[in-house]
Amino acid sequence: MDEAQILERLRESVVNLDIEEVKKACQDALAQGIPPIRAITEGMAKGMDIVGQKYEAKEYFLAELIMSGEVMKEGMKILSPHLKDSDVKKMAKAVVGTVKGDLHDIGKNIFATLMMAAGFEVVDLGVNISPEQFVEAVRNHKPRILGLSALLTVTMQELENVIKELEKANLRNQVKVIVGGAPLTEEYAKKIGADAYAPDAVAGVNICKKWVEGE
Ligand code: B12
Repeated sequence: MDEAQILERLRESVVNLDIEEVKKACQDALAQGIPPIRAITEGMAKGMDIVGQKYEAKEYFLAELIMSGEVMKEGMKILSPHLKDSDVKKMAKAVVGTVKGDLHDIGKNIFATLMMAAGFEVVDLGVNISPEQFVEAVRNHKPRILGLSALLTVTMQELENVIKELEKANLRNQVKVIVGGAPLTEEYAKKIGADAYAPDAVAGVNICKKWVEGE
């Protein structure tokens, strides 16, 4: 089975909400030497896009959304360990989390995993994190980077609230803020005063690497 077929199986297994098949396809991807990052971004994540379209078209409902999240997580369990490169030295610390009111964590988890694979020390706060909790974490962990994720148009506003709260606490200039999540845009990130926006986790990690390498 060639790479294109395995990537197709990865996409299909997510769309079909098939946990057993996603596990098999992930194992096959590794056995075939497909880079795990490709299996994630070109395979499973593309399947999640299709699930989102089906949800919008009312072909899928909340139960399917939940299930697709579980399927992707099972696949990530198999692929994530292979992303890590134990030889890379720890570059810098990053705190990541999904903003208040938002429970989506798959994209944030991918970003966190890839950051670790790139050598960053990552503190993952989880989901539904308030501005106060982010500020507390920046104060305690003193990260160079703060990665914020928001997947809902109604929670985008929370990104700005986090930045405002950092300013109030006099911590804004101590940390670079990068934001990501499907509804965001470069313009929005600029408007709220973030240091960067990344359309996907790989681009995000590259920006972070440049930041610490350039210092
Ligand atoms: C799975 C899913 C869920 C699961 C989440 C499970 C989980 N553990 O995360 C569950 C069932 C919980 C869920 C719930 C809801 N969801 Co939902 N969900 C999705 C779905 C299908 C996939 C999201 C996903 O994981 N994508 C795959 C990942 C890999 O992509 P990603 O998150 O965008 O991340 C990538 C980039 O954005 C970026 N990135 C993300 N974060 C960050 C952070 C940084 C720092 C960086 C650099 C990059 C980065 O990198 C990632 C990889 O490259 C999307 C549809 C879609 N295609 O986005 C809807 C979607 C996001 N959900 C939606 C909705 C409406 C809801 C609900 C309100 C439904 C309801 N009626 O209750 C609830 C809200 C719950 C809440 N309070 O958060 C809408 C949002 C519409 C909008 N514009 O606001 C969407 C777009 C579906 C749709 N088309 O209508 N959902």
